Amino acid sequence: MDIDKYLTGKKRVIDAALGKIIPKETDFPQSLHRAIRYTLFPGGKRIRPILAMAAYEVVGGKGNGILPYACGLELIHTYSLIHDDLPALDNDNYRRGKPTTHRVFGEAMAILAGDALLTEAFHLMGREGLEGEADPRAVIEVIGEISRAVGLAGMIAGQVVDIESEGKKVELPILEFIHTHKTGSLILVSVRTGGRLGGARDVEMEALTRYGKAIGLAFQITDDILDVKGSRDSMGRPPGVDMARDKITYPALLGVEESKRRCDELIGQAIAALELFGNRGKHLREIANYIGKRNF
Ligand code: GRG
Repeated sequence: MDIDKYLTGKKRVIDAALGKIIPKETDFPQSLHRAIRYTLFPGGKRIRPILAMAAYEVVGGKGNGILPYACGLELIHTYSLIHDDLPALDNDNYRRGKPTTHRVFGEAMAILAGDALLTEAFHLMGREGLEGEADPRAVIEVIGEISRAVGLAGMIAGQVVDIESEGKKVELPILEFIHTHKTGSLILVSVRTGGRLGGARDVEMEALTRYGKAIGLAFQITDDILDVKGSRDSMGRPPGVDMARDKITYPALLGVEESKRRCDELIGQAIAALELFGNRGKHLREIANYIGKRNF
């Protein structure tokens, strides 16, 4: 199966939906909408919303009911990138192949654009819960789970431990905490959101959870390896910034070869978790392979 064609097709659908959600650049206050659109388009791989859509489909979810939630996940992801790049955090100059939001629009606007994306995501999902077809209980559960995954018990906790570990000698359990929280939790919840709203049975949710956990950690390990071995084209930013900042990464702790081996092992676990879906799991399977093989 041609995974590139699948990913491109989904990205097109997501981009069209995002284009309708975010006000036009000409709408007042133009500066805010310009900053948001600058960061959101043409954007990145859209892997989190694609995962939500693929998980929705694999459990038999029909139509486009998942799309607003998939877009919400991408808005949250984009907010995290804008804030992570700020001078107070990673102070990065490039993201998604161009100067970071604060470099172009200033720090205050970047903070506000990130805040707006995060809150708009929850507005969008809440509104869809009222107007859409999904079971309201499932929607409330999903919104609660996403809030946890990107907040106190998830992404923010991972980010805090990440910045506090810079320049320190850190052991594997702490590194795993950082990766599974900072990066893994949003990926996992994207998969679970698709499953829950698609009507997954308990056994299917368990399989999707095993899959999401494995690819979530594998995703960050490949990102760590790309920081050592990748190119500006493959990352959308110059490689080597984690190393220069003395950030704790898999290659720094275990070496590149062992990091690749662990990544392959996780991709294997993710694919094994899909067994009960049979051939219907082919898109999720190919996405796992794609994550494991990202340009290195
Ligand atoms: C809320 C400040 C704040 C931080 C939370 C997730 C996160 C922590 C920061 C984002 C920056 C970062 C490098 C996170 C690691 C996860 C990762 C590899 C993000 C890049 O995701 P891709 O490759 O990006 O999916 P695209 O551009 O394709 O969407």
